[in-house]
Amino acid sequence: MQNSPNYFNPEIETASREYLHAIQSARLIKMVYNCYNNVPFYKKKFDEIGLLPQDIKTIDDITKLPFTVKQDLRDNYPFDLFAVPKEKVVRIHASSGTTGKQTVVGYTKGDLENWSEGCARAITAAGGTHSDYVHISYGYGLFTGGLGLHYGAEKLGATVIPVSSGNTARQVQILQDFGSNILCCTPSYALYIGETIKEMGIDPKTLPLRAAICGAEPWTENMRKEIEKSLAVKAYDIYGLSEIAGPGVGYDCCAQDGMHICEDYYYPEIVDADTLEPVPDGTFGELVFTCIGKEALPLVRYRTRDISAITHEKCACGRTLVKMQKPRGRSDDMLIIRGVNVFPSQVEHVILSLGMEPNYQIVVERIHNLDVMKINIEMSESLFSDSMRQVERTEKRICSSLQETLGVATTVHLVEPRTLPRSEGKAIRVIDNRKI
Ligand code: DLL
Repeated sequence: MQNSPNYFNPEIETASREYLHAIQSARLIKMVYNCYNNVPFYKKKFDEIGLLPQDIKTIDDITKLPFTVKQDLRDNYPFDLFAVPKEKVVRIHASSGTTGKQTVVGYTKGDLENWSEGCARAITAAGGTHSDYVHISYGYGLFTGGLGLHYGAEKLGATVIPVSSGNTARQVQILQDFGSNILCCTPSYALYIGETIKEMGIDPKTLPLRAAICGAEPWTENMRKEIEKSLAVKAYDIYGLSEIAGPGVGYDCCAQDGMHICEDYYYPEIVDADTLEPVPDGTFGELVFTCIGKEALPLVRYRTRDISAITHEKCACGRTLVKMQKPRGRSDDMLIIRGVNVFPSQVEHVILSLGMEPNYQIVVERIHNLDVMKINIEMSESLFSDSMRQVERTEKRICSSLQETLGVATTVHLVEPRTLPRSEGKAIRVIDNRKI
């Protein structure tokens, strides 16, 4: 791989099912021992169902293992699910939690190598080589997007331009002046960059940009067409979640009809979201991953809550790695606003902690290709009878507290008492007007 212009790994990416089965079985067995011996949470879970590590003999035994859910990470916040001593953990990332607590993930050096390899495979599958300039507009920091693709591009030997998100006119200037070939950002931001290019009077065809690698939020085939047109590129999907690694768990190839999963590191299953029973190939259900190649945080049968389908046929691109369909939605209430995960319960927590009534509605729109979140909150009778200035001050206070907790911009409108719709069943907390 060292002298290769890209990171295509035929030994794995075009391997026979038998070869993959052998690798996956060996890795699962090792992982199960690691969990049993080093993570008290898993030892307890296995003991509860009378499962011993030696009961797992091949990857086909995976269904004997218990599921892990996001709440388990919260209950073991921040580091109690780590299977290695602190000195072996070389990186921490995190994603938003429901009540302010983040979901914390950790990586050993080996984990970072494998994660970077997934991202290098993704950039390669999008046509990237070591000669390319890779412009990264995913956020850097605890979010896995920026640093994940950064190390993937470096592993490939490409030149990384670590721009991070924001300041779109400057992004366009850099795309132009540095001659970026591959843009990595959320699909909504790719569209926004496309609009800005147009506004700046630049013909996208004059830019050396060839590909956009977009993920971290749901997007449609129509958005793909728009991105391809407005940036004059091919747009590739990339999937991932911090609990499993970050970006690069799955990635589009030239066929652009489903994402190959790095199943040598992250073993996928699709289960019925209600019965949790496996469903046949091609059937949509909840995507579940087992981290068979991870040392620091080896999650067993992690329920992603993403609804997708997987298929095992060989792809037109030659890869045999299993393919997942674009996630169609979630089996929980998590919203993704500009790539940031937001739970309605986080909003409620902030509102209540500021002494407001629990009557609120979250409205999400897509304006000029960017997600905009507005939160309508009913005032109490006493606040309603206060001066306009007092109401505005309260709005500002709630707004900055929400922005601090959620990590994403929002507007807040205090509305008159008893004006938000009431429901006889579940309260309708979210109105998502985005066409996704
Ligand atoms: O979003 C990791 C990532 C960064 C992926 C950059 C791709 C590119 P989290 O913040 O933990 O990690 O959010 C994970 O985002 O469970 C999905 O619901 C959603 N998601 C990620 N990629 C896609 C995609 C990153 N391509 C959650 N299509 C996941 C649809 C996606 N949804």
